[in-house]
Amino acid sequence: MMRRFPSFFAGLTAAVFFAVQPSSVLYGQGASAPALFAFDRATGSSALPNGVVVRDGDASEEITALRDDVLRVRVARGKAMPEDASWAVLAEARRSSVAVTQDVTSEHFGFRTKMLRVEIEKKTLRLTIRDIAGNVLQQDALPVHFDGAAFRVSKAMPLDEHYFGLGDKTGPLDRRDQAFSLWNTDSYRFQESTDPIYKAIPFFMTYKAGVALGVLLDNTWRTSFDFGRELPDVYSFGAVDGPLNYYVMYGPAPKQVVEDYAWLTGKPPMPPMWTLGFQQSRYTYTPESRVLEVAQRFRTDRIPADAIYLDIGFQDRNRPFSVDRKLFPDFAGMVAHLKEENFHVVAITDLHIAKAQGEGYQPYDSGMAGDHFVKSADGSVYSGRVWPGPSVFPDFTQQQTRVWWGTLYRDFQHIGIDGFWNDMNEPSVFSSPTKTMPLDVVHRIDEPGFAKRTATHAEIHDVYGMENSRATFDGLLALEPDTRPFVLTRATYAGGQRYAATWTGDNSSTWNHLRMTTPMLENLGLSGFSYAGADVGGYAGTPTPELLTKWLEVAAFQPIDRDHSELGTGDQEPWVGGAEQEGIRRRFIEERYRLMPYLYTLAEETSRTGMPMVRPLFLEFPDAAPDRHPLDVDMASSAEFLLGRNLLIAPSPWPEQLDDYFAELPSREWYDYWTGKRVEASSGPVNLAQPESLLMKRTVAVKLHPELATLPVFVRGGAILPVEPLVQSTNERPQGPLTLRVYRGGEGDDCAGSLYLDDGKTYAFRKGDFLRMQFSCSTEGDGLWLHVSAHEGSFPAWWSEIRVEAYGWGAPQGRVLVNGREAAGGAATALPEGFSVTFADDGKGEDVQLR
Ligand code: NBV
Repeated sequence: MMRRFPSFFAGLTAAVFFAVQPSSVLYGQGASAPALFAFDRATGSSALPNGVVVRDGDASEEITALRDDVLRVRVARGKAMPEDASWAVLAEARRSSVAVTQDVTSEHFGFRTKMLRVEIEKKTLRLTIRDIAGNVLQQDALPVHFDGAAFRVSKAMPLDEHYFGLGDKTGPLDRRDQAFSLWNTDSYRFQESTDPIYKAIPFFMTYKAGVALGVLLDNTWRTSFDFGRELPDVYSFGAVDGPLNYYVMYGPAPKQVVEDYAWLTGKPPMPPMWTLGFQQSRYTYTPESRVLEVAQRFRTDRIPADAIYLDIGFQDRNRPFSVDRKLFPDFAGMVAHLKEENFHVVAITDLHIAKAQGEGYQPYDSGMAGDHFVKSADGSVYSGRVWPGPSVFPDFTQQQTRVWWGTLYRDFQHIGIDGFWNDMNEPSVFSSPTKTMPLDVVHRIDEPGFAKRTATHAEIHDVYGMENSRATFDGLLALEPDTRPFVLTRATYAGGQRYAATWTGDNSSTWNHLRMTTPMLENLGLSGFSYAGADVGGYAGTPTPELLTKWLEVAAFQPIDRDHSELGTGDQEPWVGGAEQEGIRRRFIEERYRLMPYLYTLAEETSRTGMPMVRPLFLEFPDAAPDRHPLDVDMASSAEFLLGRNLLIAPSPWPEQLDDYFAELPSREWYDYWTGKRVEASSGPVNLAQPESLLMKRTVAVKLHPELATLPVFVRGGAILPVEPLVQSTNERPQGPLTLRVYRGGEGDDCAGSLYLDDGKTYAFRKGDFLRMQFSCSTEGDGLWLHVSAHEGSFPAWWSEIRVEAYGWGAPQGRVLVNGREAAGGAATALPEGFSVTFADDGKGEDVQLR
């Protein structure tokens, strides 16, 4: 039975209340319950040591504090809370709890932690979360309501609040005024308006005037998120079935929310270093000789590269874990040869197993013998048509099935294939009008932490891809416990970052797709997935030489740099289109390799804190605008992104246009990455299309002229960037000094940097076999003091000398002192925009004084 809206909701239309469509029978369990129910009348409450429970008849809402800054909210219609199990949230996090102080008044139930105040209004059951000073951080706009098994949670949407996350959903970085469905979908040639697409990451961050809050709706059924699309002053989220269970993470700094989310759902593991190198792929390199020829061309043309991919064409009749021996007569020999050339091979291993009864196809035979495939409602093994024809699908919700899946990698791993690609795992099924399995396909959950039970595909669909990548990751680890696996997955769910890197699926070779890539990667990064990339050059269609060049430039500064294209399209390797284009592309790929110490240090930061490598500006500079709105939502900065804290990449927001454009930078010292020259803000009319940038006295506008051969990149003043001599692959040992580029900051800016290094392959770093260094600098008078820390950890440095390049200090006048003694070379050498000096680094630390 439905109830009237309480008075505080009266101003809002009832439309949202009825927005959830009645559930279909397949969405099941709750469908027999009375259709509509609003949780809005208090009939009781109890205090918990770590929170509170309020009741409305049989229904209850439980709010608990996992930490002083992380809350969990659960609402159940029936007497008991649903099973407390999760594919996403770590058991340790779910079990955490802090003591709270009850806070009950005549108006509200509630409690306080050291950082938050939680109030549930007695009259209406409206939930309000405040900071300790009383500022509202989040407030229900409508009662939590149910329609059969479906539910919806509605929150007030302030005018100046912005929304980020939800993985790689297309469209602008800010989710405001958009609505999304989360249902993993094979979306070949997706466009800006396509939704849903490949992944379901039900996490978003709200951001208002510098204050950030995270929300994770941990529900694996089809979910939906509406940020003011339906009602201008309400954002809402809900699911067609399953638990109403969400977590609220308080910043206030956006970086804190990222760390909270990593605490809840886990961090990406340390990747093998080669995965940060350049990767070449295509659908599909055959025969064997072509694979070798492509790899060889990188070496002959001296374009650094680390990986080459084998797409489905290397397999026998598209059967996963098989090899087409006609096309690849010496498969193992080819892999070995590529290894000698410092190429890592990544092979695709789709999850659909050919239904090849009695043909000696081991994945099918052993899977059937172990009862590892999902079943139709009638109990027979479900079969659907994909690449190999009729196929069956492993039930990755069973631990023993994941273990079995892992064993299928033995032979490939044995011959030296280093990475594996899990495609089509939404799962994509060609023979079905829904493009996936029927919703009533049966999974048999058999999993530590879960009750052993069956579940329909409607419940499992959105975690299927993640569990596929988990099976691969864990399987590889079981086969070779001391080698870091590399798994690339297309579909995933919250927490999937623990197992795999990802890419944005089948994009297109258009300028607009290049433009769309950056917000997709930024939002993926905020949603836990630091290791992500888009198919460089575009998947569908053949890029013009200019588009490929520009895309290779931008991608050189993004975490996964993989050139990939579709069957039947023109060649897309970096040399395609002539020597001039190749020359530009080589320069950018080379630059990526020079930056490897910086990239790898960032990767280590990700694995420690969850902080993404590619970052929107607001993550590092939440205070950049006077009203503390995120700079990224301004037109002028909409194409910009940060690589770590120190590099700001500023491609044109309209990459196909020839017109000049303005980059908007947070107000502080910036340097041109390529020349080391200090950036002067442009004078004169700024961006007429964006009058607000004129008002932003706290940002710097730089006028830029787009050119094919260049990409504007800026370095934060106060940064110390580690750079290495050029190599052709990460396997090569760099020859020469480690370079530290030191950029003078403004008054009050810190000046610091760090370096992390290890063998790039194994887990020896866990036993102390790594190398960590910290750098800091200060300005004394006009001179520079640089402090280089001692090497921490047992991993040996490849350098014996450090070369400092200093920018922003003018020409050095006098001597260079290292640890108080005159440096071997004596004086510094002038550079066009700075100066350099080289000294020995014995690992014990150096104090360098330049005057
Ligand atoms: O395996 C072939 C392709 C692959 O190249 C692509 O990257 C995936 O997203 N795969 C999709 C299946 C073909 C879909 C048309």
